[in-house]
Amino acid sequence: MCSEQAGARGVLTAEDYATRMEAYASAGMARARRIGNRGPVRFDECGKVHPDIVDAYWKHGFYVFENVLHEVEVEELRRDVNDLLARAPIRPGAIVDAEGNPALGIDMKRNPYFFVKPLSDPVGGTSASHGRHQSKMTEAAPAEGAPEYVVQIIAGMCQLIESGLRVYGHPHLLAVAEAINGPDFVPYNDAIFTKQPGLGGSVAWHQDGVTHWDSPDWDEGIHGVNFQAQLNRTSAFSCLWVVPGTHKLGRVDIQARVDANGGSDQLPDAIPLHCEPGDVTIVNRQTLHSSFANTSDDFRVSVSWGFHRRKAVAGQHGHLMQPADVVYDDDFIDQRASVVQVAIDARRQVYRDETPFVYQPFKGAADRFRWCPETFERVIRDYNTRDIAI
Ligand SMILES: O=C(O)CCC(=O)C(=O)O
Repeated sequence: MCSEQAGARGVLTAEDYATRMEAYASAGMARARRIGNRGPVRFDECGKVHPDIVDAYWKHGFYVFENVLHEVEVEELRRDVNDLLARAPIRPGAIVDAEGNPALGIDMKRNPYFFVKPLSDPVGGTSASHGRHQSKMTEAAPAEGAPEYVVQIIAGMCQLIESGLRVYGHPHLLAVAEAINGPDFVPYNDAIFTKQPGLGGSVAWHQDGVTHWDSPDWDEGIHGVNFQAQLNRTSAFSCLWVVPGTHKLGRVDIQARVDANGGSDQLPDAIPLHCEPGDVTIVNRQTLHSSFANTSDDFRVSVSWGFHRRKAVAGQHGHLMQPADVVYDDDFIDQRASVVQVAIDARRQVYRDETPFVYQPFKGAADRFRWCPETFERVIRDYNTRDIAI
């Protein structure tokens, strides 16, 4: 779209948007360098995640693990995600892909695909997800000839791609989940975020939890932690941004922050979690976070999943993913958690030189959860109807 057309519609061109990001991106990179909070996963002499890393996570509400996934695994994930994108429905509501074949996963009980208009913010300032995206992000007009919609999220990776199931069982990442949420940690959901160059939409500033803000048991870890494995290099123009330390504050008045910032979504104190392929970020779900419209050349693919403390979800209602009368009782939680055990075995069958993670809730029960066609039907098929979202 030319600048006159964009201007007439009251939105920025992609070029203007990118220019507007430049100073903010470089200031954010400087802040990120000062904080650091990144490096490889390290363990102590007992084989536990190094306490310095755990402390750093609790201090800032995030950590960037460098070089977690080897090139071969990143390449498999990339190939599988590209295949998923090629076989996604051609538009929201469609059931066929660009070749006219049934879209992959369209038979799942929960439609895996979430679309956005290029460079838009579909949820900021709406009541979606309990209104947690309080303020609308700046939008931009994509280049001439851009598609009307692009895929932003693909859910259900443990069913759709085996590489997705295998990364879910990664021993170092499960050790991190255990270090943060305790040995009886349980899964949340998963979502592959894709942000194509010049097209990817934004995700407005938000905190993820909805359940415990006013709970007498509230603390800085009660809404869990999210992981994102990066398949491609990301920059400040394409990656996830966080405001360090906000996981400690309780519910943040995001609109007040935007207003105090002259109405701009470029919040001060935020930092970009830029990454190399194979890096994995972890972000406390209470940390204020967002991502901007992707006007860069980066093709960001973030394979995302998360974990909770069991006691934070036990007995809670399905506020986000299921009808409100669904209760997360022991059966519900165990069934969803068994996906982790199957993932551990799926990984063991391929990465023979790794020591598999011992998931305490299933210790002694591993044989009932070997990765095979029977567990695909019993555990994996439509597992994400049992995502545990609080
Ligand atoms: O990765 C992104 O761009 C957004 C992720 C996010 O908002 C989330 O995981 O809650």
